[in-house]
Amino acid sequence: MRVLRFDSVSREERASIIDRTPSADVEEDVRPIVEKVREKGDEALRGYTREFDGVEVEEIRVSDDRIEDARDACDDGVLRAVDDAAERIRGFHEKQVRDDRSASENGIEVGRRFVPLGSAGAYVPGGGAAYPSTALMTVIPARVAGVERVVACTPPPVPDATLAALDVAGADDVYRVGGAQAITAMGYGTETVASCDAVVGPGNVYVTEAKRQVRDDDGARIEFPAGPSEVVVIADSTGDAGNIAADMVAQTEHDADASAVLATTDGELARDVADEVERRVEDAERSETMSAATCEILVGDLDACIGFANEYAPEHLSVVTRDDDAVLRRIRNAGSVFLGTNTPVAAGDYATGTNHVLPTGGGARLHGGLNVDDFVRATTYQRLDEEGVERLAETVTTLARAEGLEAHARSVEERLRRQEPEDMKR
Ligand code: HSO
Ligand code: ZN
Repeated sequence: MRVLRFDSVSREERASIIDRTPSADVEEDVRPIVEKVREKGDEALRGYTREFDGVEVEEIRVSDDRIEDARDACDDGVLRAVDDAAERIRGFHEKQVRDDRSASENGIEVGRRFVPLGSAGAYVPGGGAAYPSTALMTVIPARVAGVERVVACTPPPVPDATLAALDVAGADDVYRVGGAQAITAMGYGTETVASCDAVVGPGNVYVTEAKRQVRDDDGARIEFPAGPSEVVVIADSTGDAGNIAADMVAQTEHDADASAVLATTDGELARDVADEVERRVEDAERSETMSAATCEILVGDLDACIGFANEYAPEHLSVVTRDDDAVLRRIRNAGSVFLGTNTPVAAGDYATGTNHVLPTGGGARLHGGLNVDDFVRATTYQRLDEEGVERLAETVTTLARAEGLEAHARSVEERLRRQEPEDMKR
């Protein structure tokens, strides 16, 4: 692993560390999948599942009996952990629910009502790991928001723990289909899969690209691209090399396209972390994935570290410094921040209650993590009484005429005229 210095790294090198565009031309790979699923529905889903997952599926929908069996087959400890995590996630997201608001003054009443989407589809990845945690992170916020129908797609063979978690989270239907084909199915619907107003959830570069294509075509709302995982760590000499390496290695366990970058003020810590990461990757069960992932270390002063993190806009940012709060105040672009040496990124992945579906690839410049607002729309309303319409008349008619829209102006004057006492008309 390289240990570079901020003040001697070339512009190209810095840009290449920050750039997380996938190397493969996924757009061209995904387009035919989206088209075929739209055209052929379930038949295409079965074909792609055979091709990509090596699984022959008869029933795309997972039966209620299978879900019950999965719960029974789960270890008690796993069920308890799912329940505990679910409770924290529900608690944190319930605090996000917004109250309808209204204000009334001088005969002008205005308000904002929050209306849940009618349906939402959650994507729960597979890819050599089971993601019951993602089942909770996607379905619970939709349920808390009040979405009427919440479904989930996940590639087969579907692990028992994922089904148990989907059940705890309250999914109405679960479909055994993954990848770009699953996103398309939820975006547009097939014979079996109901089309959804929103499609959310993390995935590999293909899933992420499919979400983009479905959104761009107005198939469904998506939260944001949530692709291969990333972590940036900002650390000064108070950082613990073992803890930092552990978080970096954990992130690269997800995906060969994952990234972990340490930005530190301390050259000695940089070398210790490099050694620790190498040692841990060698011994790790998912060593091959980890070795393929990006891992970099940059050394400079605290301003350089913070500047880098803001430019990178990481999905996860770990801050281990003398004054974490002071650093936090200077962070503008990060999906979720983990403060202090005792806060592993994995705690947020599973159980603090914050959402682990976070923007990747620089998306943190524009978005925060998945939350209840992703499943609601705000509808505004207004009502004027006689006083109100009189108050607004001058402003509205003037602006309307300035825009050359005479009928707009008259629609207001119409009401004024009707309010005039009988003897003043004519
Ligand atoms: N780090 C992943 C979430 C996750 N980790 C699920 C473990 N399970 C993306 O934020
Ligand atoms: Zn993780």
